[in-house]
Amino acid sequence: MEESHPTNATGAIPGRPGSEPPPVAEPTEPRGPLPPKQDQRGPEPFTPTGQPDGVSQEALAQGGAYLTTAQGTRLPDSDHSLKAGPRGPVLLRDQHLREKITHFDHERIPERVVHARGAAAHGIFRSYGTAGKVTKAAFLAEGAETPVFVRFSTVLGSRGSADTVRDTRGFATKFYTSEGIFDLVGNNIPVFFIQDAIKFPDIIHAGKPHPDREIPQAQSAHDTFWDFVSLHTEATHHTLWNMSDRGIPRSFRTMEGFGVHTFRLVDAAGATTLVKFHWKPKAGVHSLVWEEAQLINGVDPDFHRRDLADAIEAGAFPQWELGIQVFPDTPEQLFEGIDLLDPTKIVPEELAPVQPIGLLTLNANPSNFFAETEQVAFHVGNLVPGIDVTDDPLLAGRLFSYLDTQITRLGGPNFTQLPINRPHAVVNDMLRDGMHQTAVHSGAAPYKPNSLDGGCPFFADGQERGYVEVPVEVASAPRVREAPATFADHFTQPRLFWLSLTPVEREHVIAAYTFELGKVYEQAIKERTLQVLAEIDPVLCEQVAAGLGLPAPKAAQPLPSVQPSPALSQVGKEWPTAGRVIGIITGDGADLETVKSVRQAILDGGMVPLIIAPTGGPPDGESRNGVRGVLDALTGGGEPLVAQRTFATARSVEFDALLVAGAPAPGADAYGARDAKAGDLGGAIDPRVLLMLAEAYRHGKPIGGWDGAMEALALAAIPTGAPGVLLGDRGDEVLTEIVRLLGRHRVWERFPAAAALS
Ligand code: HDD
Repeated sequence: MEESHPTNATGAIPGRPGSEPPPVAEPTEPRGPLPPKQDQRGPEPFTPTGQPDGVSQEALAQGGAYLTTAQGTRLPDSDHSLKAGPRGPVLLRDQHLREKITHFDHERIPERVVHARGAAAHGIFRSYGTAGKVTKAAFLAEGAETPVFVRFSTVLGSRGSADTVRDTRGFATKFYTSEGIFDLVGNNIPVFFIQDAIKFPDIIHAGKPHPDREIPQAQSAHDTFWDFVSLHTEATHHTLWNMSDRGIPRSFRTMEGFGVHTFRLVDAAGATTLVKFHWKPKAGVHSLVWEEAQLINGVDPDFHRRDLADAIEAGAFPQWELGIQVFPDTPEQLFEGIDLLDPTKIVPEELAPVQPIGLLTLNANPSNFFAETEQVAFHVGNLVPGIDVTDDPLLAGRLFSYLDTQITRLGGPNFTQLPINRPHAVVNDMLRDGMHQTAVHSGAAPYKPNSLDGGCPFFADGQERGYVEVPVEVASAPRVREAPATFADHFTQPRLFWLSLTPVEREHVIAAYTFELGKVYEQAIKERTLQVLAEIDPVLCEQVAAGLGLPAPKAAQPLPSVQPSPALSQVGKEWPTAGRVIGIITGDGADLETVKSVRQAILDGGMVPLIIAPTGGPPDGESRNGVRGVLDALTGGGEPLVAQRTFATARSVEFDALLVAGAPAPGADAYGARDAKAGDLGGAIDPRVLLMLAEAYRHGKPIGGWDGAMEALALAAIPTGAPGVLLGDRGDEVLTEIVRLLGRHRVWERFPAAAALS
């Protein structure tokens, strides 16, 4: 069935597979209204029944030119209730009023009990075929292309919570394979808080807001969370990852993803292999710094959601490679002494390299948030032939939970019929009836065996690509509520992670623990957590204790000796800069030809330039503070340009790097500017620009400038010659150096731990 989508100026459907990606451009550039969708057009092309020609009824969520009731009756008015006279009482018989309000009353469905806040995108997965050696899964065969839908999320916050809180991020992928749905429901952290699903309600109750006042929202910095994780030390590893930069990703686009559990792959001959799944972002693994994350929560609570949608709309399609770590399927299920069934343990990549098996490209935004992002239903039990589960006790509980939760959340058992959840493979189940049944099933015999429907549908064995569970031997053992002895070590891998981080990353971990525990009221919880930290590393414990003003305890047991895994650090690597955002601060007297060419060079590099001017455009009337001049020149000659941000709307946190084109004088709306001369504002530079520069400097962002930029930097107390601060005569040369620095994500040397870095 043909879908209807708005087309861009070239006639291509933005972001749809098969259509040419539009060039990278500022996605929030002012634009006219989008062309109407096929089912929203005016009356001309419509048939007398109100349906557009050539489009089937099923393809349309809405059809015809006229507003109707849900029963299809056309309406003359939807603004006034039916009344006995204009001033009279509203009449109960107003069917349209009752239908409209009743539907509205039921517009919300229960939000997800965890991972309520999320954003998603459509895409395509192209298999390299390299996994063909270990699995018969058709979508992992060479060259196979599979449509996907990926939803990213935070765990703790409710649906309207802010994006950049410190939390684990969900990374759930639905593969619409030719053999049915495969869901890889992972996180951006490779380990989990608990080893057994029976503890899931405990960790979630502890992390969610306090039950009496329902605060704090979407935070782990509170007593119940730290109470639980300090008593339940198997959570130590995951908590340490949360306190690291991984807990505050820069973007969904710059997160790794992990399947966490060990899965079992099966090849065509029935041979099995154990694997762990990894998503590796092409854009690199980058994080925010804590102050930045906190500011964003106020300045732009939709920061991650917006970033994902803007990137896709601009044609900078986010990409990840899917990879597997491969282990022999031995009866012990151990690799180098690491228990592969323990979801609180990683296998360092240095011991088992991640082997790439395919490429994921997200290339289309959802058309409707509710229908797609909200109603998508993932399940770790959605498997295809060639992929099976292991006996990881956390995974076992998940296999129960996901189906169960959708029945409440989506109002019954027929949620697989929702368009976003519908398999692309042919479905012929014998599931019937139930709430919201939308299929009109035929046949008289929804049971097997039958003769009335000629025995249909038939069974498929392994040869016919039926799903056959691996006949794994089940050990004969007493029935117990116990964990294996190999699950008992809770501190070796946290120490491994800690020692794998660079000094600046460790500094961030220390600051995060100090912040979070500083928000805890109960002294006993802080002290207990310090004891946990002592078991990881004395420096970590002592530094956090110093920040809290408490004595640092000694480790109760000898510190394990570990081999660090450099792959776990985010610092010290070079990454592509495509899709990164560079702000260009302009002002009165800026050389606008340079601004134009620098902007173009940023676009040519696949990055997003945002011009920041004293006020918005387009110019009309009298110029104030030279704004008119800026915009006139920007719009003059060639492609029209406008300022996408003003000194009032811009904040440093939106940019990965800043360029200063001249000395930006105070805008007309700077604090008190209408009543005061520039000098009264503390200088000739707009105070909001000074704030932006000071923040960008503190957050380790590259800063460049030319012309009068030196004055702005000096007033922002940024030392000349500081690392990552570049002043030059030529904008293009400054940009080249800024982009080089951006490849390292931040100017790490600016952080206090820098001395230890070298
Ligand atoms: Fe879960 C949602 C990831 C353990 C029970 N989980 C959910 C989502 C992600 C994960 C990404 C959001 C899916 C979406 O976007 O719709 N969960 C994980 C990972 C886990 C994990 C990586 C450990 C390795 N989860 C886990 C356990 C249980 C659950 C142990 C219960 C025993 N998870 C759920 C749930 C959710 C869910 C209650 C809420 C909404 C949903 O399923 O659809 O069933």
